[in-house]
Amino acid sequence: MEFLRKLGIEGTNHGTSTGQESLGDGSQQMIESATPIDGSHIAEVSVTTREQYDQVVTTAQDAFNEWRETPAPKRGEIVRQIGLKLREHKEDLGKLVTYEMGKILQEGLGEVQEMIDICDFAVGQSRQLYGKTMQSERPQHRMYEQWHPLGPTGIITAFNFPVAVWSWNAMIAAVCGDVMIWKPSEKVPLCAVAVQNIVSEVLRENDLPEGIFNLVTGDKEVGEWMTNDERLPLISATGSIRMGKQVAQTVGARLGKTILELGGNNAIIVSENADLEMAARATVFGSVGTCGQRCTTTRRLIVQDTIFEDFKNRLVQLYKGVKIGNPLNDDTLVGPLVDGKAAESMQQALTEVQDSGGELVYGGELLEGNNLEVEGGHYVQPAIVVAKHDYPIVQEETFAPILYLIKYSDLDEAIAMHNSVRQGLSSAMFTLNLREAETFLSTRGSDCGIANINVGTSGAEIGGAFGGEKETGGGRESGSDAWKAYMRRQTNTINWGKEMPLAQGIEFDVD
Ligand code: UN1
Repeated sequence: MEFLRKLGIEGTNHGTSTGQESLGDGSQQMIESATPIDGSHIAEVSVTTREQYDQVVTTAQDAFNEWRETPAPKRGEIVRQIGLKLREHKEDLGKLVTYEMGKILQEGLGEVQEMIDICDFAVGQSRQLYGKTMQSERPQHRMYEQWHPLGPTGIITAFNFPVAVWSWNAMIAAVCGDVMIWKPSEKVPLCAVAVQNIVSEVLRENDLPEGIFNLVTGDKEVGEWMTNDERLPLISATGSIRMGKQVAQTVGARLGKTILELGGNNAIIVSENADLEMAARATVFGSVGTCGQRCTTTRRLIVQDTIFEDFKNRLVQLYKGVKIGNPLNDDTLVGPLVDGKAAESMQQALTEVQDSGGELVYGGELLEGNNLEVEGGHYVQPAIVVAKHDYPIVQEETFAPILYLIKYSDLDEAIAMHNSVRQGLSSAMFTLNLREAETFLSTRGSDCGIANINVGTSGAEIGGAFGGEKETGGGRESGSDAWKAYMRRQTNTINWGKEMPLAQGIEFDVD
C-alpha cells in the first residue's frame, strides 16, 4: 500500500532504533501487526532484546550529553522541523493510525493534527523555560531558580492514541533538553516505526545524534526494564490503572519520577437548564467517538429527572443515525473495537449492569459480519443503559462504547454521584445557568483534572495541562506548565559582596 511505503513501512520492520539486527533470519522475535478493520496482516516489527535495550539506553545517554548543551531555542528549531515533516505526512500517518488502531479517518487525521499542534506549542515553549528570581534576605546576594533537563525519559504509550500522546511528552521533553526512549503499545507498533522514521530523518538532516529519539518494542517485559532502570529518571506512562499502579510502585521504589495518565470514568451532568441540542451532540461524540476507547470517553451521563425521558429519547434517536463500519469510509462515525478481548469485556459489562438491574435501552449488539461491508473486525453497536450510580460496573472503566444514564434531582446530589468514582480525569456540565455552572467548577464541584461547561469530556486541546486526579494518576502532560515535570529545578544563591552573612541571622564566628 502506497501510504505505508511513503512512511517507510516494510514487510518486516526494526522495532529498535539502534543496534539494528538483520531481520528475517528467524533469530529475532517479531510482533505481527494486523488491522482491526478486518483482521488482515499489515506487517511485522521486531521485538527489542535486553541487549538491544541496553544499547539504546547507552546511545540515549551519549545523545543527552550533546542535546542538553544545545540551547533550548535551537532544540525548538528541531521540533519546528518535526512539525513541518508531520504536516507533509499528515494524510499518510493519519491513515496508518486508522489502519492499525481502527479509529475513523477524521480522528486519525485529528490525532496527527494534535502532534502538529504540540510541536508548534513546544517551539514557543523552548523560549519560555522560565525560572523565578527571588529577593534574598541577605545583602548583596542574588537568588534565582533555573531549570535543567532531567535525562533519558521513558515514554510508555497506549494503543488508543498511538502517536499523539507520545508527541505531548516527547516534543515538550525535547525542548526541555531530555532524550526519549519510547515503548509504544504492542498493538500499534507500526505507527511508532513510522513516527521514528520521521524524527530520525530530521535528526540526520541536522547532523544530530539519532539517540535523541529512541524506540523500543515489546510487551510488558520491555516496560519493566524501563521502570526498573535507574538510568531513566522519569517515566511517563499512559494506560490502565492496574498498569499505572505497577509503574508507580516500581519507579517509586527507586525514587524516580513518574507522570501517570491512567483511566477515566468521565461524566457529563445535563441540567434542565441546558441547551439540550448541544448537550446531546457533545454526548454522542464523547461516548461513541473512537468507539468508546478514549481515556476521556463519556461513560456516565447524569441527567436531571425533569428532562430525563426526553433526553434519553433524543440520544437514542441520534445513536440510530451513527454509521458503524469501515473507519476508512467518509461517512463512518464508529469503527471497530481494537480486538476481540475488547468486544468480550463490553459484553461482560453489559451482562453485569443488567444483572444489577440496569436497563439496556439501545445497542450493545456485536455486528461481526452483520450488515457490514467488512468482515473480520470486532464491530459493535454503541450501547445506552439506564443505571444507578452505585452499580459496581458503573464504577469501572470499560474501554468500549457503553453510556450509563443516571437520574438526579438536585445539583448537590448530581455532584456527589459525579465524584463518587475512583477515577478523576475529565468532566463536564451542560447548563445555561450561571450559578449551576460555577458550582460545578467550584471547590465543591467536579474533582477531575479537566472540568468543562457546555463542552464535552473528550477532545481536549493541547494548550491546557492534560491529566487527572485520584486513580487517574495525577500527572499532567502537553500544555500550560506541564514542561516542569520534564526538568529538574535548581535554586541558586550567589553572594557578590565581601561579607559572609548567614540566613536566619545566625551568628557563627570562627576566629
Ligand atoms: C487519551 O485518550 O489517552 O482529550 C487521550 C482527548 C484527546 C486525547 C485523549 N485530545 O480526547
